[in-house]
Amino acid sequence: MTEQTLSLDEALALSLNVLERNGFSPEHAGAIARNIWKGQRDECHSHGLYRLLVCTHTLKSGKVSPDALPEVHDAAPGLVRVDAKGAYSLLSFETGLPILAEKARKQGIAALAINHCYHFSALWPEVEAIAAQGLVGLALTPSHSWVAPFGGTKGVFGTNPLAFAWPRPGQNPFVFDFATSAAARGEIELHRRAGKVIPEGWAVDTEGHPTTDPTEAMNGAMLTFGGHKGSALSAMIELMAGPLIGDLLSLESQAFDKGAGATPYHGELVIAIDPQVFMGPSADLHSARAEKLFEAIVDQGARLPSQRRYEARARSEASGTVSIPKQLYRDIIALLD
Ligand code: NDP
Ligand code: PYC
Repeated sequence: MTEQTLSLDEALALSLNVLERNGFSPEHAGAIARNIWKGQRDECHSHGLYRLLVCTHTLKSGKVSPDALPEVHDAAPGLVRVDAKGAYSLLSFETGLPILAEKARKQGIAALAINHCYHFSALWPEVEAIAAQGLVGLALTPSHSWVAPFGGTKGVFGTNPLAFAWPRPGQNPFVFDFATSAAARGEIELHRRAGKVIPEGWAVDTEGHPTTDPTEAMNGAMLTFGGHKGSALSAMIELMAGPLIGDLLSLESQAFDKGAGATPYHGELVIAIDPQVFMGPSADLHSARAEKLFEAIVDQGARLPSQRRYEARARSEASGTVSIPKQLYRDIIALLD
């Protein structure tokens, strides 16, 4: 048996235990553990329990603050800034979310800028939390400059995820969340750990030649998804979640890392929109029109993004368990020594 099964409760407790034992404050350990636990529950393996290795490595390399408390600045009627003060982003997001939601309801649209944060996490839990409040959510963030622009062979962009959520009455929100690289870096790392090659089209080696070797890919440059289109989207994310909010580009995050191999350090931009304000008195009619779009997709046998994730969630909740590779489990347990 190559997999280790844990109950959902054990997975959360193990995550909290590892994070606190390694020095994270209870507040940060809680915010990080909840996020990676959700990732594992929804079978998003690149951002599940595996990330315990990354968070503890980053702490041991002296990079991330284990306990800095987020500082909130009410920057404008439509903008709340949360300064993470060199800690992971997740506690800042949890702190800023109620203020973001209140501003979005008042103004129709509002933004949350998280600054000076280390950022390792999937974005869908954040846009899902926005949709749970009846709001449309959008989140974007850079990372390290691992990804070549279309037509180039050297890293400039981060893997730069973009996530979107649309609330749906009585059902899970419509959510997508993807790296603008052909695959998340975590996926390449998981292939390396499993001794597997990566698909063609994900990366080039240090000479700029296509490679299917995960180690060569990580030493070389990753590629954007959708060629020039992913490249342009990635540049937009750099600009919007970098200079626009007064924070670092992926190139600057990489330079700041100084070879430590730690989690990227930069900012995150989150936008919330209140459909009731935008749609006005005909909100029910317009929401029903949105449902017709989803029907037109699924009626022809296509699936909505996040359907796999919601099905995985239902499976994990029904069995009360998650499974991870045994070697990963051993590596996580070793963090308790
Ligand atoms: P995937 O390619 O696995 O999935 C991207 C999205 O497409 C998901 O919403 C997925 O839904 C959906 N999707 C996949 N297949 C289909 C299909 N056949 N039809 C319709 N929709 C589909 O994600 P990535 O590997 O690009 O990213 C993984 C995670 O990594 C993300 O959560 C992202 O936030 C995170 N990340 C974080 C970074 C950071 O700096 N913090 C950097 C880069 C990535 P489903 O899940 O249901 O399959
Ligand atoms: O998987 O690309 C990735 C990633 C970068 C930062 C966090 N996750």
